[in-house]
Amino acid sequence: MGSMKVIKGDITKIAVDAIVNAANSRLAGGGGVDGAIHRAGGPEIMEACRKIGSCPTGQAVITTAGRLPAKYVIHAVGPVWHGGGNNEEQLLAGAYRRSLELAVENSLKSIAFPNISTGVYRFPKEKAAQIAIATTKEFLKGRDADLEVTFVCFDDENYNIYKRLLSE
Ligand code: AR6
Repeated sequence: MGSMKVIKGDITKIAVDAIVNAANSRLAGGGGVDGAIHRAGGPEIMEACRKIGSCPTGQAVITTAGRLPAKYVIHAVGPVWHGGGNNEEQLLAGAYRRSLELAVENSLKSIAFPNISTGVYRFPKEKAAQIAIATTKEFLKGRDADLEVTFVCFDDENYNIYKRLLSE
């Protein structure tokens, strides 16, 4: 059950049950999509992150979405790309899988992902998209959870990759 689709846009504007943040393991905020989410959602999100403290790479935690249109933010920590020999692929899959698990554990019906690790963390985009889609497909397969998954691409390159991979 469940579904996957891709759109192009700004994830802070999307009214789903949970949007996923591409966070760092200190949950300290930063640039990119992380900065955009904290800016648009307001200080409540950082307050919740401070209470949680940290999150290992390949894992995720859930907080309020503050004043964003989404109900929750799931902060997922993807790996920094160091060439591929440091378990990067497994860690990226873990960040997606744990986010999906948190959605189901919290009885959520819709979740939107940015392209985790493909910005300042330099994970190759095509490989990252393959992992995101394969991990999500595997997760949704055979589950009762009727989860609607949206991949939100900010740049044309990622958007075109996802469009191609999802139509295959
Ligand atoms: N909506 C959707 N996607 C976005 C948005 C947005 N508003 N803004 C950027 N992106 P990045 P990372 C895309 O660098 O590589 C932060 O400082 C962007 O085009 O945000 O996982 C954190 O604090 C790219 O495709 O995240 C961490 O320290 C994707 O989001 C570190 O960066 C991810 O790029 C995480 O690096």
